[in-house]
Amino acid sequence: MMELKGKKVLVVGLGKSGLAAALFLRHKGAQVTVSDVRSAESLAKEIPALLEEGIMVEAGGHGLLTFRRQDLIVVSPGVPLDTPELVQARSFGLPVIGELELAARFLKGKILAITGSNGKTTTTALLGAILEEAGFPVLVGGNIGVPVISLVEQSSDETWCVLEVSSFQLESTEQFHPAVAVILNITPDHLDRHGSFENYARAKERIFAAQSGSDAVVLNADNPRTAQAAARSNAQVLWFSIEHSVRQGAWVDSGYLVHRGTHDGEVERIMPLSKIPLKGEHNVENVVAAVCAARQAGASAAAIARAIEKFQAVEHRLEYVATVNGVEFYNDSKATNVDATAKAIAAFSGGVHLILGGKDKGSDYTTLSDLLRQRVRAVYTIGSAAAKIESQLRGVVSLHSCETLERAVNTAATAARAGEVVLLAPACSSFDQFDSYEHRGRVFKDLVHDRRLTMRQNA
Ligand code: UMA
Repeated sequence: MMELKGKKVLVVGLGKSGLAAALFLRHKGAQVTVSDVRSAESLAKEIPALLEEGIMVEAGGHGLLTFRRQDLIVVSPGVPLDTPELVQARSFGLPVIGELELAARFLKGKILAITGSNGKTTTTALLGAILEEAGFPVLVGGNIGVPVISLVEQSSDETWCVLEVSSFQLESTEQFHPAVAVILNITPDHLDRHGSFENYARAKERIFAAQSGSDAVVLNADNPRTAQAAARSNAQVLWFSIEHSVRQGAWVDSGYLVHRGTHDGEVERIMPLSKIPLKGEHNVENVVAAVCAARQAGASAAAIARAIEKFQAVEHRLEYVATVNGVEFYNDSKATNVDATAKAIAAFSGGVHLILGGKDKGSDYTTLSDLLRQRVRAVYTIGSAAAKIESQLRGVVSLHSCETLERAVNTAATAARAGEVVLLAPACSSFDQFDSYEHRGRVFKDLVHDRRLTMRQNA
């Protein structure tokens, strides 16, 4: 633990993480300043509460001087580490850590951390539910939407902290030390922030950087970049696969989820695949990974099976919304990269009307071409990435320029026939037109429900 009393600490970014970190630091007796690029008007909700706590606020930009007069700088996940003010602060020798690292220094209990390009939130929520079913005291947080720093006060030596961790959060970790770490998959994402796929993959691998031989890392045997990570880990390596058996870990065998705890141990059957209540092969991967991690954490096979059977899809992850005129609507607003979109399309056998677009992250949409030809009837583009998507996919699939989500839903719903699917799986982040992917998903669901209501009224 670090001493914070009387220390001058700057928190960069005043979103969920910055707010929670600032309050935590203040309660530990630090002199806290928060700096955000947003204007004072747009922070009108947050500023009074902070001032009341004795926290200073710099709004409308980051001042170089503010960054120099500190003992410690705590950075929100969404703030790039190469922000000039942070680069300068580091060059003066000031310690710069992320919100996750700050939390790691105070969190009690054991950490089960999950990262990956896709499936993190579903697997985190499922692991939280399994460990709870097994009777363990559990806290769930991280990139799933609850800053880890806000869990510190509730944690005790008995707690299992189940944490979704992103590459943004992992990039600046030093002492973050999960007893069980999971890497679900590593496929291209956030290339605009990390600069290259390899930098992004290395940021994800930081999940096991502080682990030792008494810890475990759970890796995807079917994902080449993830499997490579085994060579750099000091922990015990466990595997999961949906394609073949593994020496130690979990896999799928003759329609069953199975697990083997040690190389020469018995293979135990956990449950039949048919009892998994989630759609899509990618969700089978998430469940197999969760089985492996939960067994390692000490949950019984029976508790695991019970929790999986009861588990419902997490909001905005291939979430069924409604059926209107025989057309099914699915909200996968969290599909913010091309690989997630591919997995969402693959969950349907065909007849998909796909809404694509938003803020581009340097992605290559041509990698979707085969799936689009096979399963997608038309693509409806929205947001600032539309022109790039259309130029890359012209000739591959029927394209409709819709600009807004509202127009996309209406156009797709009119074109779709009974038995077909309208899928929001945009392959982009939401920030050009929405506050967050959650906001985008809620707007989509509202549009679908409005449509259902209008249809009913007209019937
Ligand atoms: N800001 C600055 N300077 C900058 C950049 C941003 O001041 O240079 C300010 C913004 O004006 C804003 C604040 O920083 O006021 C936003 O901070 P943030 O982006 O770190 O957002 P939080 O609300 O703290 O949410 C973060 C995660 N966001 C990101 O990583 C972008 C949330 O993940 C996470 O749920 C939350 O912490 C709690 O841990 C969201 C996400 O999109 C879901 N994650 C990415 C993903 O899943 O792909 C990684």
